[in-house]
Amino acid sequence: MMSSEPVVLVDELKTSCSAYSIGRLTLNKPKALNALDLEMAGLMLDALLQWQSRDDIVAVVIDASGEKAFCAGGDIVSMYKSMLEAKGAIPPFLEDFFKTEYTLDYTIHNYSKPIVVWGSGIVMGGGMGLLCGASHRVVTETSRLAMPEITIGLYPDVGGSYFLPRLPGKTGLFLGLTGGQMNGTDACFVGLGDILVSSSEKESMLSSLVEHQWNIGDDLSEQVTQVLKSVPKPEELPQANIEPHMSLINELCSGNSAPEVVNAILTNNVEGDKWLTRAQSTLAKGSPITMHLVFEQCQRGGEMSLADCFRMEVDMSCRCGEQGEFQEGVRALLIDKDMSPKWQYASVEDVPATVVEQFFTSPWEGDKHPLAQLGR
Ligand code: QUE
Repeated sequence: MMSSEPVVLVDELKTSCSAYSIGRLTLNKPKALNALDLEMAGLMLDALLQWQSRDDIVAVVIDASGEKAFCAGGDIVSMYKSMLEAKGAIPPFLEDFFKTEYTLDYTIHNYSKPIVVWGSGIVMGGGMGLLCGASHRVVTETSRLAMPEITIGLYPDVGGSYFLPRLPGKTGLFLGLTGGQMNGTDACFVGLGDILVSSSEKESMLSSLVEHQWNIGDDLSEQVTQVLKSVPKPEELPQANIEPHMSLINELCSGNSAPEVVNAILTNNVEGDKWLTRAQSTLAKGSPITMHLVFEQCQRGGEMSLADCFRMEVDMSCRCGEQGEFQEGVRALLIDKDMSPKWQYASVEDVPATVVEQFFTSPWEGDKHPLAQLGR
């Protein structure tokens, strides 16, 4: 086999006035639903840092090959292999992967030029990390956004500790616990999407950005906003799921402990409500350890800086890499595909506090932390 398709297409689109260009990154593993691997994250980070220092780059667009997914998650098969090899220690690959991925996510959050993310189709896990920090988050009528890590015994990372507790009311905690899916309407309602356009208009959006008469003296972000407003909307907007459930979500998630909130969601009568039924069932089958991690990260992350959140998440993710629950979750879902993970504890009440606390301890002292320099 001699396939050598690049995993990320790095391109520069000359704008009509030709003095300026738009950087374009296209995730290019459509058969893997563009799930982010280490090579992709490294290529994206390098290109973004180079473009940031160039005066002729007015904006960056991040999109993906294929219609089905912007990015369905991370390369958890490679993570699984590294965990098998490390036999209970922190796999060096995981440290490397999460350091690079979170640095990329952080760079997107703090970028000095506008970044447009075309978040059409599946946007989950690692894909949410790329979307959430961008200045211009475009969603479409095919968008399906979620943080589904409870299904694999991980937890909503890629900045979830920062953005989940900042969503309206208790929606972040609810979405993290249940892997609940947001469509384009929901994403704009909670503030994770900025504009909803028709999925068939990607090329026209790119043309409009290229043809815009860029004025480098004016606010570039405002110019992108104006261009995006001209992109046609879908004929039918997706039906809202979150807004009509807002007061119920806040009520169910008002408890002061993980067991309280989880049991409130699980015992709520959802008869006839498709969206809630699915959220409830995902939570019911999910990892009891993850339930505690989501509750705790939302508590802690709500009061932390973005850089501190990413530092906490490297600690948590590496602890997940040595603890076993995550390995078992990937095994059941993607390796053996038996869909029956053997979770370490039978229910959320059975997880000892000392087990939860271990995920929030750092394997590194101070400046030895892989992200010690982030934001400093
Ligand atoms: C929960 C998850 C993930 C998932 C499915 C879940 C996840 C993830 C992937 C995924 C999808 C496509 C791929 C791939 C991984 O699926 O985090 O390598 O090609 O990355 O139910 O958390």
